[in-house]
Amino acid sequence: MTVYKLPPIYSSEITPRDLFHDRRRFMQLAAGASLTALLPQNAFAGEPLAGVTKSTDRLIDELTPLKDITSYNNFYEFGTGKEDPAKNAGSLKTRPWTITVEGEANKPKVFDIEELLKLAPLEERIYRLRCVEAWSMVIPWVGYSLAALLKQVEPTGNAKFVEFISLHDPEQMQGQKSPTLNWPYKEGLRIDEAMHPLTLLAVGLYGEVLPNQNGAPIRIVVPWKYGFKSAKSIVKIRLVEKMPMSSWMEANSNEYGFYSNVNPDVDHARWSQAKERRIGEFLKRPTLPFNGYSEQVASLYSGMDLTKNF
Ligand SMILES: Nc1nc2c(c(=O)[nH]1)N[C@H]1C(S)=C(S)[C@@H](COP(=O)(O)O)O[C@H]1N2
Ligand SMILES: [Mo]
Repeated sequence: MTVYKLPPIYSSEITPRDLFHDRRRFMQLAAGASLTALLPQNAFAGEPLAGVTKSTDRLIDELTPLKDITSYNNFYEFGTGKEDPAKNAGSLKTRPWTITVEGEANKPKVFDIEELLKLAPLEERIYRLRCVEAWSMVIPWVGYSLAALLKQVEPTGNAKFVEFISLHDPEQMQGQKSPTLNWPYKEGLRIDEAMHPLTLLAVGLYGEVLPNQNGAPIRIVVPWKYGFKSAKSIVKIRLVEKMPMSSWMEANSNEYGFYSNVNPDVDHARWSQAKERRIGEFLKRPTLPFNGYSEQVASLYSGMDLTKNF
């Protein structure tokens, strides 16, 4: 399946997005400064991001409306229900924030979020997100290739895998008071997957600062893998020699494999992966191999048995 190159138009999305903003602006006007004072931790979410290069890729798919992207989430740190993150993620403080990049690197470094925002030009990337629970969205992310960050620390020849670690702070993340997963949330990629230009370090969506429920202030997005591979609110990246364990593998290694490439031919123990429900649509649509990105990434797995390496 090809990613079609067409002009970047949000035609179908202008209405819901504008309505959302008009309502927010109205509320801010009505409440004056007091609304902002009540929600200091949200001061950054929803602010416009400057200098973003608009995407020239236009999927034939319509963009998912902003209100769906920000109200139907998976973020166990804020509860297991799909509506929980939008309700509970206001307690996450996204400043100050650092990401430590360490391990098999010649120049390990602690990056401040303000530095990360300027590390490479911000680009819009319209990606499909396919959750293993068989729903999907189309999201206009803002960020840059993770490779730009990894190159800064000069990975050594022993860096075969990359581990991503999300914030662990039960005071800010109330879901971490329950052992729903082994906290902190951990995920991993092979080094060539992490260095692939499609793998994104995202800081925004719809041209604005990432909402907390979507993984503020910074998250990974790997569009050809099931959504759980895309760790949110990350604080550490470790370059390692051995394949790391992820929180989902620790929870159930029969159900969640390390690779987790979107594959309509290999079912999850509880959900068929053949079809998916695009949020906002009624009829299910067929799921595409590698979530539609075969042309770009299938070669990473040539010679591998993708049934065994699920
Ligand atoms: N830290 C953390 N990252 C996470 C999750 C999580 O629970 N915690 N859920 C994952 C899952 S299962 C999915 S489908 C996506 C959802 O991203 P979205 O809510 O921005 O659409 O985030 C992924 N990243
Ligand atoms: Mo998911």
